Amino acid sequence: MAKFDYAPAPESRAVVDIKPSYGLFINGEFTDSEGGSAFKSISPATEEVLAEVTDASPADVDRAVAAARRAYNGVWGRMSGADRGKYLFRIARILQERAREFAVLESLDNGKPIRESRDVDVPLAAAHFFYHAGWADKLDYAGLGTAPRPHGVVGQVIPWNFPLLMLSWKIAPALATGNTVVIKPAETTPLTALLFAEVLQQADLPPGVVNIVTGAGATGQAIVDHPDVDKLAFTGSTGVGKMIARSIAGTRKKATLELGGKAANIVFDDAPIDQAIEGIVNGIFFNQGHVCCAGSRLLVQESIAEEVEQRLKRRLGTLRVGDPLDKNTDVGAINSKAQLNRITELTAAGEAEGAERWDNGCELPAKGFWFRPTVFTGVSQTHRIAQEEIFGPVLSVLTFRTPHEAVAKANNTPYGLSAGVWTEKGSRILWMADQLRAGVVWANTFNKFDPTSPFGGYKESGYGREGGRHGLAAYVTTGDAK
Ligand code: TAP
Repeated sequence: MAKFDYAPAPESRAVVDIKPSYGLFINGEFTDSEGGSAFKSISPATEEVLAEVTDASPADVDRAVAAARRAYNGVWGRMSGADRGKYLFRIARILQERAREFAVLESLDNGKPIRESRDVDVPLAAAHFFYHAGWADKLDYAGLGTAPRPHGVVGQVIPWNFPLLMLSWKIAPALATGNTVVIKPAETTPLTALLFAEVLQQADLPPGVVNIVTGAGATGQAIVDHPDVDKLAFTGSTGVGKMIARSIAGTRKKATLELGGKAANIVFDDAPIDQAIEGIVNGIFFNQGHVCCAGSRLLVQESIAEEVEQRLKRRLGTLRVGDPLDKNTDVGAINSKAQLNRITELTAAGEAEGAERWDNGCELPAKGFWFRPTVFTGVSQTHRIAQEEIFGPVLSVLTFRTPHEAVAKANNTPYGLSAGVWTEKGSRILWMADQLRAGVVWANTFNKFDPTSPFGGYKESGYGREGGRHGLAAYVTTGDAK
């Protein structure tokens, strides 16, 4: 199909000042590592080195936890909710003021299209701080139990798919409830967290309230294992989540785990097809499919399956894959070589197991990590591409005949994070929402996020909720509990 030619419309990267190297943000200032090493953060779109970043040692994590403890005992744990709220408001406002810087840096470091970092990640990150600023002085009235109190020092480990947004999901509720924080961004996307450290300085947040330690899995493990961490909040893979659960078993540490997903996006024959096609595209090709709640399994009613597949392929032919900083780009770079290898391996398995592979045939840049938007039809439930999280721009299409069959297939997964239902019948939406074992069920839409709305999983998608009142509950202990 003929495509319109768009002139390049690149966002300027001059708006952001990337330093050649970064230390660790501990006790309100950047410091050198004690015994740690360094690694490079690269742009996945060009493989260009963006900056050198510190790989924090256990001694560094120990310093960060000690700083968080001092800040908790000395200032933050005693501060009134109204005063804490003022800091959160300030952070939210500064994030808004520096939104372009954050959007450009996120797209450079992560590979996601600037349209998404500019219109989704950064505004939602600010919204989380605004929302939680409002709760800080109202916790006694939030229905969390008698006299809610903070846990103390919270250790947080986040993934690379929404670096700034996941940081905000973690830090905003922790601070609103009076906890102090030691957070580790993902190894491949540390730069917006380090820029966020500047925001904390600008907001005059007391030293030690938030500490940012960069590094790989071992640094995350050092946070998990640290004896003076009271609570852990982790977002990442189910495999690492299980390891964390095992590490803290038998300790006093509380934990929330936000893990993987394999969501069903279910399209009935009475659905508004044009909107459903957009919802399917948004569901799996948003953020290159690096989304835990991505609609990676399309369940389409048999009577309309052929039509939906045809229209979907036509639509995918118009997606622009390429430069993340170009405002016309729909699908950016795959975040890392390792992730590209995993997607390549799983899609090869899909073909080997007999599913029919199709991609949009677009040209890919010569350098960097890229994967064409891909659809598998003729997928059966036992195929690996129907069971395992691919975490890339790959859709597996299955069919069903009846609502009961749709529910059975949708729930036939170890995960349970999200689902989508497309139908014109309100009663069917309610029935489906009741039957689906998923933390979030979207109706006639997909991938909509809001800080007021709790997000989290069933089964191997983890436990605990983030966002809304439910998210606050994970960061407090009540007078009833000891
Ligand atoms: P992971 O490999 O699990 O990494 C997540 C974070 O944990 C990273 O910061 C990672 O460090 C760190 N980590 C690795 N090993 C660790 C250990 N032994 N102890 C403590 N921390 C450790 O996942 P990922 O590949 O970054 O992210 C993709 C996965 O996250 C997908 O499965 C996706 O579904 C899930 N995810 C879930 C959600 C929600 S809300 N449920 C949201 C986003 C992503 P390194 O960066 O150095 O590896």
